[in-house]
Amino acid sequence: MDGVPLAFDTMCYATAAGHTYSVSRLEYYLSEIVLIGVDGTPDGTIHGPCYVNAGGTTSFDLGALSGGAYSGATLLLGLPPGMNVTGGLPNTLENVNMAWPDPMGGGYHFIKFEGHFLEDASPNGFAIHVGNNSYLAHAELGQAFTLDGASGTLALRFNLNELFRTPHTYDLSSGNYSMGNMVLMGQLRDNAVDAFTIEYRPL
Ligand SMILES: [Cu+2]
Repeated sequence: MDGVPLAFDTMCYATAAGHTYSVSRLEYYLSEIVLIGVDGTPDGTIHGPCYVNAGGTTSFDLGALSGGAYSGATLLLGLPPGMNVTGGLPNTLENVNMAWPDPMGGGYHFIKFEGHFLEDASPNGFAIHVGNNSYLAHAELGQAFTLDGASGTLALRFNLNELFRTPHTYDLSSGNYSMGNMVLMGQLRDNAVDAFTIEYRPL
């Protein structure tokens, strides 16, 4: 949250449109994490998918990555089309709970981000749910980093406030329920492009 670790259920965050909000749930998939070499060429892909629950699962073993200098990374917030079909992921509880209804196209939710926001001083619920291949966000992470070939942590930070700004100023008053709304899901897809940063932390 603009550099501060997320705390659940505290009405202390602000959207670019001026709403104060809290977070009660954050689940999403990351996939196709591509590390970009210094000459700009893709230099290794972590296919995933990585299921993230901000209230629980936030770490993954990425296996061995090539040491060297990188200029950044790209990733998908969600699932590539080949996986985003009903039954396309293993039948774990997490995946089943992320299912996107067949009548709405099937596959999986890319993200569930829920909480409350203040509207005229009274709290209202919001549920930001995004799915469908058309609304898959291709995030660009422009931070250079160097892998030293030893063990360490590749930290991917998701700034939730970015979902509410640039290029679209997302208005929770009209956008408190995004699921199936093409305009809202399109805004969230576009806003997510710059929502992630990457950093390498040696052990
Ligand atoms: Cu939903």
